Amino acid sequence: MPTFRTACPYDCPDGCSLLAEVEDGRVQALSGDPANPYTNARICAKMARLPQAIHSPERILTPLRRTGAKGEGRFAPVCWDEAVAEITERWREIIGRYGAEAILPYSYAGTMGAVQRSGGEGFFHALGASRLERTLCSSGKSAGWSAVMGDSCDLAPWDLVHSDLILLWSANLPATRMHLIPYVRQAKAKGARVVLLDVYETPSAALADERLLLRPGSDGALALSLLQVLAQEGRTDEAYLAGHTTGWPELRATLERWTPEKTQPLTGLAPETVRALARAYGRAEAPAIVLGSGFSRAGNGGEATRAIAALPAAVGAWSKRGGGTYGVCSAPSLVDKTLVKRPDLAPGTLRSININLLGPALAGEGLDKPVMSLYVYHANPAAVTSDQNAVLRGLAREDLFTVVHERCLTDTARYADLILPAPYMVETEDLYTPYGYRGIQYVKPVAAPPGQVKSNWEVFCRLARAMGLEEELFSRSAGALCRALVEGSGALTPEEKAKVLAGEPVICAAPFPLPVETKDRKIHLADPAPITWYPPHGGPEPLRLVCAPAVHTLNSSFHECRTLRERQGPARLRMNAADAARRGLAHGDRAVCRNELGRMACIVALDRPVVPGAVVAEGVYPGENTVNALTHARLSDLGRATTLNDNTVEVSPVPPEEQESLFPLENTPAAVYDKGVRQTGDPFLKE
Ligand SMILES: Nc1nc2c(c(=O)[nH]1)N[C@H]1C(S)=C(S)[C@@H](COP(=O)(O)OP(=O)(O)OC[C@H]3O[C@@H](n4cnc5c(=O)[nH]c(N)nc54)[C@H](O)[C@@H]3O)O[C@H]1N2
Ligand SMILES: Nc1nc2c(c(=O)[nH]1)N[C@H]1C(S)=C(S)[C@@H](COP(=O)(O)OP(=O)(O)OC[C@H]3O[C@@H](n4cnc5c(=O)[nH]c(N)nc54)[C@H](O)[C@@H]3O)O[C@H]1N2
Ligand SMILES: [Mo]
Repeated sequence: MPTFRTACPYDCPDGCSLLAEVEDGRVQALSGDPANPYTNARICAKMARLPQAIHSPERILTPLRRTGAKGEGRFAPVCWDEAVAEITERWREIIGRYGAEAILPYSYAGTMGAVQRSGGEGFFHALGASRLERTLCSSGKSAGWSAVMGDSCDLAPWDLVHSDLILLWSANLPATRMHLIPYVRQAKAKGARVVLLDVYETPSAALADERLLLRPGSDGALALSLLQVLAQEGRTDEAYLAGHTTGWPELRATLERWTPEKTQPLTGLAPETVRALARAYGRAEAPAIVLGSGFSRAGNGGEATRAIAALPAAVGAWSKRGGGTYGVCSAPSLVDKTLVKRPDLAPGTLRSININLLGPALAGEGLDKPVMSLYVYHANPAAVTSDQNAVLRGLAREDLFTVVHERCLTDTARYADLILPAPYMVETEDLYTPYGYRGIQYVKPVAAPPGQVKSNWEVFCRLARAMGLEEELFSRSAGALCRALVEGSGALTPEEKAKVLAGEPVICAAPFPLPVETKDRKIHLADPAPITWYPPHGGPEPLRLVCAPAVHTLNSSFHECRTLRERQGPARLRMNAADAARRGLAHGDRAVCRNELGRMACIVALDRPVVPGAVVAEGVYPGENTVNALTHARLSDLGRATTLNDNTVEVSPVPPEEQESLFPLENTPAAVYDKGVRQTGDPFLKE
């Protein structure tokens, strides 16, 4: 069967290079491309099943106009001309009455390609629409990192083989970084010790020699305690600190506040455990921290990242091969996306709306002018945004004109006035630069889009013409933009550019030692003030809710694939066994998790240890009363980012009067669960 190169478009650090087998214009199978030495021909269970989703009978193939009530999900096909005419007519009316800022784009991470992901920004800038502040994922971590490290990059994943102590800190490798596992195993084979630092024993625990479960939101306090012990026991690298950092004397002077005894009530970790970890870190030749983002999605997430970023500096880890951090900023920008984002096209200063505040924004809270039209592309705000009930109330507004560019009837698409049919990556042209390592791949379509499907960029070019935007950008094809991005790159050599343009995956090595990219070339430990810890937002309920990635789905994506949906099983709430027993809950029980914002239907899971006082919801499920009904639209300290891991809840058995509304029969987490029980006789499908 003819085989073509392609690449994974999803929001994942590993950025797989893929091979697509195509017959009669249909993608029959996807496998890993051995030409990428990092992803090395291995792909995840999700991508292996993508062809099922591509050919799903549930796919949207034509533009659709709403015929039922918002949220009901009834639509009738229309042609593109009609859809575009309706959009331009409604937008012109809204612009005439309220100004173009009454139009709000909402996009995030459905595709990570440079053109299909970012090109819409150029369009909405030219239109004069409100800006969207895109901080739904790890901006708190990025802001904390920049405060200490500026624009510095961290390790390449393959550098971990040189490490002799690896802390898997808030990172679940089998779910989100499976290609790192062989490197961790190689390091272990050479004698490295691996320690897990999480709020529960994730599947990563299988890689770890030691598992430390700490309370959510306390990571910064733990890092400060580690620094305190390192300093007190003379295990810091004073020569490195003097030569490469500023602010160490000031920070050091505050550390007595953070002895392991003083942070024990925050972290829940015994002082001796923290001391032993600090000693191991101080003694290691090249200690590495694999840093995920979960811990940073809290009111104190930026500051916590500052504290963790200080650790490698304190022991001089950056000057040893394999020492430092991996997972914060492992890919410098290889191409300059301002070419497609085009902030210069905006007419003057446009108001900016934070993505996490979609619910309040649709209610008009804190805005001078209302949002009258929402254009959603490659995102599913009804499922992924905090304060789901506020988002759903906003989407239900009769006077809000909503357009959703989608591939299937997501919870968001159900509320659209118009749905436009969107592609899978095998049908588009794009340029991918994974964020987990220095790599780049230019990808051409390997199959024709079915029905009347159009890519994000094609739709924006068409809307630009219809709205009378004459900028030359909108007459360029996606391919021309990809090539211009590559040719204009200041980071690639001419040979690398030629390889990229020929469609080969190009992987670049990281320099050693990594340069410190701050203005003064120093790591900043007390700028503007010494690193500290303060409590997260918290809340009135007794249990802290944490959201974690699911293995078989990716945020709300892949639920359109039946096999993966069933493999993932029901919406589980992982609990500490004693916390569950106290509430009369057993493994496999239906339960309701609630707080001041809403409620969530879930199945209690006790098969993995969870730190006392925390509950963990893996994955993002379709429907109402899902996990984001419980997450506040509050922002982090640095980076104005999501704080979806910083909420409190109570869990209880389901009262009889709520059974039906929480566990209706069709298309619910419970229905998937019940199917699972019937098929396997086990409360949970196998992982
Ligand atoms: N299979 C799969 N892969 C994915 C995704 C997915 O949903 N599924 N999502 C993709 C996306 S968008 C992203 S951003 C990345 C995310 O990849 P990561 O950054 O690795 O994952 P996180 O969502 O940050 O969650 C990592 C861990 O943080 C833990 N955690 C949460 N709060 C705390 C805390 O306060 N302290 C500590 N120590 N740990 C905490 C969680 O229990 C979880 O195990 O993965 C991507 N890849
Ligand atoms: N409770 C909870 N909430 C979360 C998270 C969590 O772990 N738990 N994770 C958070 C994180 S880290 C992130 S990054 C966000 C992710 O939030 P989103 O960016 O909304 O990501 P997805 O849920 O994957 O939804 C992406 C949608 O884009 C569509 N799509 C894919 N490709 C294209 C395309 O080319 N064109 C168009 N028009 N559509 C396309 C897909 O069909 C899918 O419905 O969610 C955040 N919210
Ligand atoms: Mo993310």
